[in-house]
Amino acid sequence: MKIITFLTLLVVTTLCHSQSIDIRNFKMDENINRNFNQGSRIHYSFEIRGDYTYHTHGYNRVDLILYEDSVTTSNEINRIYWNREGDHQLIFNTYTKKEMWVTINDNSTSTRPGKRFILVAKYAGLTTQFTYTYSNPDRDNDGVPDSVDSCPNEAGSSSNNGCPFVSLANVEITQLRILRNGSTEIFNSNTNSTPILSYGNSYEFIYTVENSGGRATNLNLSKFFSYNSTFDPYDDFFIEQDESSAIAAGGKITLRTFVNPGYGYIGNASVSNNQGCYFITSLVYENGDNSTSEFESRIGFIYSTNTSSRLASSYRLQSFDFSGNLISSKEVKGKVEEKQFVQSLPQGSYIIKSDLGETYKIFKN
Ligand SMILES: [Ca+2]
Ligand SMILES: [Ca+2]
Repeated sequence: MKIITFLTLLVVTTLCHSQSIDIRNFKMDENINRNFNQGSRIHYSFEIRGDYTYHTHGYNRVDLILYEDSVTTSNEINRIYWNREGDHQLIFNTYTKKEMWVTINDNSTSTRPGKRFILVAKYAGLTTQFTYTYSNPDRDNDGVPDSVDSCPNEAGSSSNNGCPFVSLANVEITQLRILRNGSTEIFNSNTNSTPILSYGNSYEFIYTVENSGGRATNLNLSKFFSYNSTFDPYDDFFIEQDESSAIAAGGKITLRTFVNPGYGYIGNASVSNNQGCYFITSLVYENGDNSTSEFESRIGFIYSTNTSSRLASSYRLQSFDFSGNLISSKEVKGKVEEKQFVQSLPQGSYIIKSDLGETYKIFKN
């Protein structure tokens, strides 16, 4: 009984061998970086095992077809029918190395780094294929193979042929001006005063953004209101966001935003009279090598519910008589100086105009 079982296994095992194409270690036996023209020989090898005899299986050949790059008709290099010379007793009890060659059909090829060759083997209605790829090292480990890396010893970006970007973007806000009601400048980062932003006025923030480095992309300028000078995008109050797709190397752009303080609030943040607060501007941009950088600026300001507190900056007053003749003119800062200006006028009736848009009449006895 044991002997019968053993024999059955043996038969099955033998049949299995006959039904597979047992090849391994397919390899192109040509040096790297060789060029081949039509008619030249190209060598390859593999190891084979199994029973491929005609009188056992009824098939009289093993087809070996060599392709480059991929298995399509136009990529076929050549094929052989093994063994046409009459060796129809193809029995390999162990893996046996076979060295073969074919002539290049009608297309030239090469064994450059990364080049693929595919051997398709067919026998007894079965088809299987084996791939050999010439090594293509990546010495600097940047994901760009040496064969296409313009800087093979220096890590870089694939979008720059494996070379590092020599000039990263360097973007910053070089100036910020704040205009009140479209005309009066109440803040300029060149002079760094503390502006007062008061209820009932409109403030225009004008950012000059300069790039002293290489090309930057995807600029994103976000404005936050904060009760303290420490930027925290989760706790601070978002005001507005500007986006700009790119800024050229050495270029500059201007971005504007408007802030209209309400009575006791700015944006969605509650704020009380005379409270010191901050505007924090966060500028995020891409360097051009897909790395992201950030620039921050912050300015302190005072919020006021008193619309007249906007007079903290200087403005021009003019006095006219009731016929419209200009009597006097003076640059003043605040209500105290304005009162002094009015008191200095001689007896009479006047129309007072400020360049903030205020107009009123006074009578001096
Ligand atoms: Ca590389
Ligand atoms: Ca590189």
